[in-house]
Amino acid sequence: MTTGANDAVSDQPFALLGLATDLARRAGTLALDGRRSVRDMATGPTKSSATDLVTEFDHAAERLVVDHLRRLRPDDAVVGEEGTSVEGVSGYAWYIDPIDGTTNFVYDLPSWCTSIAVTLDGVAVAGAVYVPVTDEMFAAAAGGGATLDGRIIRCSERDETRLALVATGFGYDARIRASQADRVSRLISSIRDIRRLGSAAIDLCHVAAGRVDAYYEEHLNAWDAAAGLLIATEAGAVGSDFSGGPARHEELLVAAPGVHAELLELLATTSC
Ligand code: LIP
Repeated sequence: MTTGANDAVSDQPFALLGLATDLARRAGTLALDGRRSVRDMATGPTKSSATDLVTEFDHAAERLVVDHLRRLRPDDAVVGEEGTSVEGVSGYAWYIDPIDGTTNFVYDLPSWCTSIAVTLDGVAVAGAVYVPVTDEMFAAAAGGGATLDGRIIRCSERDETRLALVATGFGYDARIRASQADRVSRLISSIRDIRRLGSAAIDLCHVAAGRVDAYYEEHLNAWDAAAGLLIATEAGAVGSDFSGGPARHEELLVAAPGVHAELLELLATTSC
């Protein structure tokens, strides 16, 4: 779907999903063109720590999405990783991560994406994650299932944790990273293996597509996880925090149903 410059976009979940996928593709394509135009980005500005990189393309991609949303959905709230914070009156809120996996983007590694989600009164309605390097569009509308490039996807049917491939990620604070690595060292002998690919949104979509059996991480922001969590749960995965409560971006475990409960126990016994 290509949204016209002045097309109004209805509240229907699939209309909102069409807008999210259209804007994710536009923003991701802008970032990819930028990535290909610059040879070395690794010495650019940083945010929360010396390893928390940000580029001009993070800002440009976010600006593109925000400009379209302000025109097409003027009553909605908008929150973006690079500083956008617009109040709304409709109950709908958009969460934008213009480049999730920024370190990979800077180092020209393929695992980065544009992630856009929309919620109504705090509940996810639609989400899109576009991976420009592989030209893959993951998408879901609440109750409508999850797709990859328009084809239905389902999470894995893994039911033995010792054979589970588990993705995770680490924070930008070195002290937090040390304790997170300590947990991995205690977890890894009870599962098949770990994958640290560098983008929460893509990790969640890999759960949705059965490319990994589970993903867990702490200290994410809403924009990292909002779209990918909806896509993964619409693909049949189970989401929770590390205590079995409702999934939340600060503490997130999303897994194939057959391994979620045992991974929950393993996370509890390997707590940092
Ligand atoms: C990234 C997350 C990833 C996490 C990284 C970083 P960013 O987000 O998607 O899961 O492990 O430390 O937070 O900063 O690339 O948007």
